Amino acid sequence: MGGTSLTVVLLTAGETIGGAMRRLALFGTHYRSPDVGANHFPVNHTAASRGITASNTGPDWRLVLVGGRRLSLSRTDLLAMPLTTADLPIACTEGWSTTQRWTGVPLADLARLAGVENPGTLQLTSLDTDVVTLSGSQVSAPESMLALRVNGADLSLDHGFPARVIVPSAPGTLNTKWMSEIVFSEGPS
Ligand SMILES: Nc1nc2c(c(=O)[nH]1)N[C@H]1C(S)=C(S)[C@@H](COP(=O)(O)O)O[C@H]1N2
Ligand SMILES: [Mo]
Repeated sequence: MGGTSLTVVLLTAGETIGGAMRRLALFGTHYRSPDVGANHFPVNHTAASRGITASNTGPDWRLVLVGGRRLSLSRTDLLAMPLTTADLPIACTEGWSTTQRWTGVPLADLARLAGVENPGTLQLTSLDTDVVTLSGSQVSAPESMLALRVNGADLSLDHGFPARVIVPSAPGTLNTKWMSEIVFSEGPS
């Protein structure tokens, strides 16, 4: 009995030390990096700080697409679409950057689904009511996506679960977490 509980204590201590080492290593490479989140990379604006809860991101969550038509998609619907994977950075204007492997639905595919063939600017609305505008070329870039997974795991709540936008070569603020609605408009022909 005594031996068993000692093993448990040692395992717990080992995990704590491992976590601290990981955090130290990350602070070494990412200057002024905020605390490391559940997917093992920095979080800027936690879910809690933005009023995001497990209940407004649960099974009833839907992404609304507005374009030539209007439709509403569950996370399961999105995961059933053809997915793309790309290594893309989050570059926060506060002075840190981190590159991760994102998997999700290309924004161009969502535009087409919403009935917009040649996308112009797009408006993103998130559950914390941040509204962000992307240009037509950012929408059409093949690596631009609505990310559902990162490094092979579901997005954590702090990193934008159920779905977030990831676009190449853009400031971190555009990589909108906790997506709620995307409004596509037709670009100049
Ligand atoms: N909805 C929403 N999206 C957001 C934010 C936010 O506060 N709300 N913060 C942005 C900022 S400033 C950055 S740098 C990145 C950070 O993403 P991460 O927390 O997954 O690293 O998310 C961006 N997306
Ligand atoms: Mo940021």
